[in-house]
Amino acid sequence: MVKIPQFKNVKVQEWVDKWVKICNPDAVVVIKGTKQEHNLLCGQMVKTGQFIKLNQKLRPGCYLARSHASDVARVENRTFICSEKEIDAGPTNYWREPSAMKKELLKKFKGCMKGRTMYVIPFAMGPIGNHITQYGIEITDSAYVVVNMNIMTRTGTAVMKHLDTGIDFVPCIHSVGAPLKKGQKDVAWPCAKSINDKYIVQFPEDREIWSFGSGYGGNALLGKKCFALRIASKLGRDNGWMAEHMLVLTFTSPAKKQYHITAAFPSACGKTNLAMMLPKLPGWKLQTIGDDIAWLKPGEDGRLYAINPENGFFGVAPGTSMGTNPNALLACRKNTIFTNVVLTPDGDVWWEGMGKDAPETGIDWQGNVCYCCVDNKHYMGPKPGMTKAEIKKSGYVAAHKNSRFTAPAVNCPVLDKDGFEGLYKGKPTGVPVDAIIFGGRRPSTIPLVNEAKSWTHGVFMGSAAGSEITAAVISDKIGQVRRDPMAMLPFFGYNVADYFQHWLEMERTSVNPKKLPKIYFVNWFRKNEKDEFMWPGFGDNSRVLKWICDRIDGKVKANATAIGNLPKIADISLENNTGKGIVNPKFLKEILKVDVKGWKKEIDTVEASYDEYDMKASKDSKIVNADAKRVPAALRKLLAELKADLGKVK
Ligand code: GTP
Ligand code: SPV
Ligand code: MN
Repeated sequence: MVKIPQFKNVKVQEWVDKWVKICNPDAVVVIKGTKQEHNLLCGQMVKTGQFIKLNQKLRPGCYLARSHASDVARVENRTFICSEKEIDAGPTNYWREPSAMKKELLKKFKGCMKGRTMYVIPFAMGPIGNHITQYGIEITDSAYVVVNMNIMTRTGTAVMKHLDTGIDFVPCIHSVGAPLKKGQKDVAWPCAKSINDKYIVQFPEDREIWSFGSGYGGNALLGKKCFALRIASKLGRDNGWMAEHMLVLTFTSPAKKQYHITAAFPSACGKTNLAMMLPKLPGWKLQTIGDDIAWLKPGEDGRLYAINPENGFFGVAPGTSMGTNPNALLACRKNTIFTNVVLTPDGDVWWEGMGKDAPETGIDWQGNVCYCCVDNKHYMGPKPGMTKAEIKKSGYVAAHKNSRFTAPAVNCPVLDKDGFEGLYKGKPTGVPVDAIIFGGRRPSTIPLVNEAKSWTHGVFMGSAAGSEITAAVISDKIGQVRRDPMAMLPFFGYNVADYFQHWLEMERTSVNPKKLPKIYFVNWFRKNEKDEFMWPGFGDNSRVLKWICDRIDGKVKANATAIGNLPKIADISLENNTGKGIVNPKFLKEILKVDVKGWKKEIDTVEASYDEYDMKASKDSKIVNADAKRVPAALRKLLAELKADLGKVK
């Protein structure tokens, strides 16, 4: 038997003891969270070939990892919500009966860490000591997971000291599912190769997470989606707060007035970009608090206060350039882990849309040589001499579309340091939220920005959100529009319709509903018939944020329409509309109209989604749950009203 570390917290001890027995690792190491330990682990991974050390002059403290081709993104059809009752997981989740799932998984976990080290990572989601913060421990056999968790969460001794006091924690067990026989050489990215051997499992009622077979992102860094969204959404529902797939930012006007805004966009739909955006509007300043997850709690004054429970950014690399998101690129200049991007001959990284000429040759995400495109230096091909057209036609990319950087939040040049630490005016309350934005990637119909008529109408807008599926999930339907309510489709820890009801409850139970944030819906992704974006996006999105602030302050009137309050065109500031990718006033007019025909189709899809939520017990269930109609009547009513209103317009 290996030596098991001793813990002051009895529950921690029992839990670790149990999993050591089950997984049978060669060694057990408790993560202290020091720099030295982090560097040592990175160094070990360089030796085993799991990490490539990048050029330390160009990228100090940076490493590159390449994952197995079967393990490049979240796996939604292997993600399970195991509530006692199927209907409590709800129609958008895959459900398994908890004890049956545990039995099935225990077989997988038996001996799964043979030949490997078991790491015990104490971590905090949120600033240590903050009243909103939650604690967890992840057991993993992946050093890659350890060093990523060190960046993405607050780890180590400071957290363990907290746990020593006997406080609650969410136990998270993870294995890549690839035990090593005696003398067997490890591979660069161990994981269970078959998709059916991967399991991302939440037990919301026991508040436990079990993950097996994948080492990538949200599948394996269990503080993120599994804890901070799936488990936390359930915790929030039970305790009157909210866990959301939202960025948090601070926007300051030229007159130095501060606004705090959160925004929920689906995966790879622009949260990191908006969270760090360099405003094109002169005099406005934007600062980052978080780029992916927000926890919102009502304060005594009735306002909602937000914290970012994370400690770093797990951001999409492709498309990140000095032009689109300079602050993200700058955040990656040191102490960053890159996964599945291109390695350049000088030991730097490259990806499609980096805004930098590709090197003559490089090593692509699969470890093969790739070559600069002959007629466009922003592309690389699998063979020398290829043209952009040939590369595009082949579908080849040198950096995987879901390649990512794991960068410490403190690296972000525009981090709102107080907000990030959960402080507002020196108090650990989180920041008061002025506006909540929903959005999605929609080539048609959905306008640039739309203001909800009320809280309930805002909840309706969020519930009706749709977006194109992106490479953030393994899917053969990338590019197709699907319903993604509140950008939470893959992250609900319970029944989607109950989640809608919880949003409505936030107003009903509020001590001052008037102080709740105003709700908006945006779409940066409208396209014309030539398949070009009609809105430049990125820094120009500051024009929309300013309009939102003007509305909050009652400075401008809006056009009341069937779908919501739309801006008067003259109220979208076109100041400093120069340079690359400017706002085209003709397009602007187009994307601020109500597309009646498009909306009629849209509401049919929304209605179909509501019907589905009302009929099915869980995603793969054959049971029709006609008795379990849970979609709130208030939302059905708004849908019917919208239908009637649109019917009146010809
Ligand atoms: P997750 O980390 O998966 O939750 O995604 P995210 O929402 O943080 O996505 P991110 O900001 O990384 O955006 C991903 C992609 O969207 C990149 O390819 C960006 O270039 C693109 N993108 C972001 N903002 C805009 C925008 O305003 N306009 C356009 N056209 N593209 C954008
Ligand atoms: C997302 O898919 O929304 C992400 C990336 O933020 S992952 O952490 O892999 O889920
Ligand atoms: Mn995300």
